[in-house]
Amino acid sequence: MSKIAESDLIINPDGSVYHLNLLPEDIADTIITVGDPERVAEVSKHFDNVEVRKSKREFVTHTGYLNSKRISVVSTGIGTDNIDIVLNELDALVNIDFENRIVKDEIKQLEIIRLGTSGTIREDIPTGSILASTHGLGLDSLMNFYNRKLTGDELLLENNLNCYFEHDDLVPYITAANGKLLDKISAGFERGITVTAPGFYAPQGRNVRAKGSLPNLIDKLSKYSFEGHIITNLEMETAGIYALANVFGHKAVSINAIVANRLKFEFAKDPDAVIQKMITSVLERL
Ligand code: R1P
Ligand code: URA
Repeated sequence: MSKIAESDLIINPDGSVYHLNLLPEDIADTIITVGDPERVAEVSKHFDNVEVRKSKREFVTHTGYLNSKRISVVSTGIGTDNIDIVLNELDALVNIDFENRIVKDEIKQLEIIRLGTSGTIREDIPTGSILASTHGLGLDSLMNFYNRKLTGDELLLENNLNCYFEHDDLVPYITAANGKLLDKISAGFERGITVTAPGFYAPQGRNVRAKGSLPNLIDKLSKYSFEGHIITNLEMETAGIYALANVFGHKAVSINAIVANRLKFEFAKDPDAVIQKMITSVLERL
């Protein structure tokens, strides 16, 4: 088995992984990811105890117990460039022998649950809703750099989407949630395909002063329909999490508090209340 180079997997002098600043024993097999570092404590305040609190840059981690289940909450910051770091380093923490720099014989499968915020593009999904992503639709370029294996269903959907967006010069990738985790966590939540954009403004169809090159993006996304699949919302991490979880063989699901309705030009009056509702609803189901 070939050794992983010191420059490929950087381990800090204390034995922790480069960006997350975590030791292998610091993380649980169930990982909640949040974008906002301040949301980590909003999740862990519900734990019976917190045994690990570590941070570096935007990556804050709390690990503790909730009803005898060990759970870690890790903030990712914004965007799929950060997801590349978080998913690779979480996988390394469980599946690489840091001492010998080799892949372990027994590969562990993590359960990854994103608790994020998002804007909907559906008339009938009000702000204040909680939404589970059946798929991530990536408009970013992260997955140009990884070998992926798609299921037949993913391939069909991805080909259809690539045709749909051909004239806009977009080549989206599609990637599915773990079906069992989706069913376990998402009863009663809205469901749909979540667009993961490489930005918040023009890449999500927003116009402030700089005008976007795709003025009809929201309209086009909201009109998409294929074999019962519709696009419901936009944010900036889900597709990267699903795609890399599938590459590594981890299970992932993304749940989002809907804080904006882009078709109605509305923003939630109390976004924190929606986020709290999402956190408590999901923790009850773990
Ligand atoms: C943009 O405001 C950020 O909010 C959403 C987007 O995905 C992006 O990260 O998620 P989080 O609230 O989890 O950060
Ligand atoms: N996060 C996003 O990325 N987009 C929204 O509209 C709301 C939250």
